[in-house]
Amino acid sequence: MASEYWGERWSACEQKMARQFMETAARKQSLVCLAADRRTMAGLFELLELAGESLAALKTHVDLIDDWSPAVWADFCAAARAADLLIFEDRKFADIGKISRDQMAGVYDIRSWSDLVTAHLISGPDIVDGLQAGWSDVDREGGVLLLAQMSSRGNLLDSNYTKKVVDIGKNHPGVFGFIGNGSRPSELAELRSSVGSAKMIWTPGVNLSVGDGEMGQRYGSPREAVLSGSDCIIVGSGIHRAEDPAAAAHEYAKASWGALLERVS
Ligand code: 5BU
Repeated sequence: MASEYWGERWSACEQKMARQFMETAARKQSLVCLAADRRTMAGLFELLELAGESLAALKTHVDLIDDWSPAVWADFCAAARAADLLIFEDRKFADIGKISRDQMAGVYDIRSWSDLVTAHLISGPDIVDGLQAGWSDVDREGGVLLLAQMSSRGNLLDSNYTKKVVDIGKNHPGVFGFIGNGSRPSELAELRSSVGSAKMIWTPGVNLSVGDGEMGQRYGSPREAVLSGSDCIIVGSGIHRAEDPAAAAHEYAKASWGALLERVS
């Protein structure tokens, strides 16, 4: 069933986790990853409860939660799994390989509950091996999303840097895919053409109201992002700050899924 919706992405992208994501997305008819940027555990549980059925994945920032504790976090991750969601910690690792491996442990023990993490490639390719070693240390598997672009204005990830990230990441089995900039569909289309079909591109900087956001954030439309080659729209405030987060999540699901059908048709 997922194969008919995803077209060439399904045939080219054979990684287990990518397939799992594509299947969940097809079941829920949504390409939405919720950026669950609430600062309390109660706020996070509420979001999951309200929006869960319209989501294909869940993105966290574990270090911004004021009342975080390992036990409550374990319950939260269990609830996310019960809602059939991959858990994606947007940690933006950037250190040398062996330190990144250790940073997967520590207080938050990211290796034990994350399926996906983000990393900058600024320190070189060993960071991917370090993160993969982190998951191996607890007998788990995970995937790295490399930041090839960012959505914030004035960022230093220029096209030359993007190309180098893609060249290194595209053939690495530990790389699940790339972060592309949802606020600039033309940049995203260029990224897709250099990545090819075999890796995911996930995109923050997406909102149904296009334009500038807070503190340098920029937004593009979900439909254009998907038509330009994005496989997953990462939406934060568009959902968690909406008056009705459940209705908003449903709107983003509809827009993203409709765009996938349009892209593949
Ligand atoms: P927003 O509320 O939809 O703007 O939230 C965007 C989320 O995506 C937030 O959690 C950021 O940390 C994350 N993000 C981003 O906005 N831009 C980027 O380039 C990357 C991540 Br990478």
